[in-house]
Amino acid sequence: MQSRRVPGTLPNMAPDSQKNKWSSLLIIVFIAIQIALPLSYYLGDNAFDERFAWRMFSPVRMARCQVKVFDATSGAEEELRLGRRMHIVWINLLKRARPAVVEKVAAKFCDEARATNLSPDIRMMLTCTPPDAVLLGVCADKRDANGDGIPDGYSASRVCDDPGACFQADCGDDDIETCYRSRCRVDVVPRHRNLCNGGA
Ligand SMILES: [Ca+2]
Repeated sequence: MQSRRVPGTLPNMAPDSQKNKWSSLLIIVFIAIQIALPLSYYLGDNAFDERFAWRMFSPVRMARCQVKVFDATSGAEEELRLGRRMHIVWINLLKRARPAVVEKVAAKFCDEARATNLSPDIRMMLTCTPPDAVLLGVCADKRDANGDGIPDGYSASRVCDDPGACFQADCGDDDIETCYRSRCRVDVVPRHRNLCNGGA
């Protein structure tokens, strides 16, 4: 039998109200995740892992990284040929300095080395341009084709009208090489650390 609403009273809102409550909760959780994930990048200490950052244009993608892996188990460092040991995709991901990839690669080389030695010593050189320095002329191109002591990166810069003044503003009295090493390179993985002792 169909229930009849008494004139002058509101219909029973309980089911709709419950549904709205769950919808609101879902929206709040969704928004919280959307905010928390990018914030983890901005509040974290790894400038290179920007998978969840709010960015349309990424200086991290412009950062140039160099990577080498060494086997130092025998005492002397022997460079491992990455191209022969890993797929190029892994090497390219490694050059983006993502911690998870570095850990995975370190684990791979350590596991392989343990097949012949129970206490392997694997080390990695992973240096990158800090994201906030990729647009500096000295970091963009440190070559000095005309030998005037000013990196070519300043001549090609669209934001610098006076290459000499811009170079001095960025590097002070340092020469090109000194400035490049101090401003344009950062060790993402400590060079001296044995990756098989607790990872990267
Ligand atoms: Ca020059």
